Amino acid sequence: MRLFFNQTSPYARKVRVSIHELGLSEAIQFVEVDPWPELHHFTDITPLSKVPALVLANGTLVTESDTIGQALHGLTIGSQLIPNEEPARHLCLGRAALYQGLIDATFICAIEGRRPSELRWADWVARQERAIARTLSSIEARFDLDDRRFDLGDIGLACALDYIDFRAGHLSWRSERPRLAGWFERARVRPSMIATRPC
Ligand SMILES: N[C@@H](CCC(=O)N[C@@H](CS)C(=O)NCC(=O)O)C(=O)O
Repeated sequence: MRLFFNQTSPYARKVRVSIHELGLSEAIQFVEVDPWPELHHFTDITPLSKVPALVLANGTLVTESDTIGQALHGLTIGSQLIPNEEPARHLCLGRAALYQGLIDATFICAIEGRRPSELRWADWVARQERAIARTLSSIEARFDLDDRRFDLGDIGLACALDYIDFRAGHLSWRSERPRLAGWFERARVRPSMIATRPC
């Protein structure tokens, strides 16, 4: 199997952390690519020119970080990445989807920041930042943060929080969310998180 990834992509990081947690690192060839120039050697692999992209041993292309996570779970005997039973399974996938939204909102802000200043849309960035703040507060107030578990949802949350720190550190989210901050302090030092830090 080959995983096409980029060091700073939070989406690719979720997959890299999952691979580490599943003990699959030796079974996968990691190929670092820059998706932005739409080079043929990458668009021939995935026409979307986005990372992450996983190519299975039989040549099948799998795109979208959480779909790749589900594929890896299905390929790994004894995987704890996604519960197999309901309702735990859809609760895990639901958390993963919400945390993907956190990454999406932060990614939008980062992309806006790369535009020439006269083309930046401040209201759009402010809307994303409000969504991030509301979502983090909702996790703080209501979500089950269980240190005994590090499943697809938890991986998404840890990667989302690290990405917020990396690209939107000015949001200073910890002070009003001590429970989430405590959970993240423990999650961010897991070997899988340390091994995949953006450099
Ligand atoms: N929803 C996708 C998002 C993937 C994505 O947007 N990746 C970015 C890098 S962080 C990318 O490759 N962008 C290139 C482009 O949009 O052309 C996922 O979860 O995998």
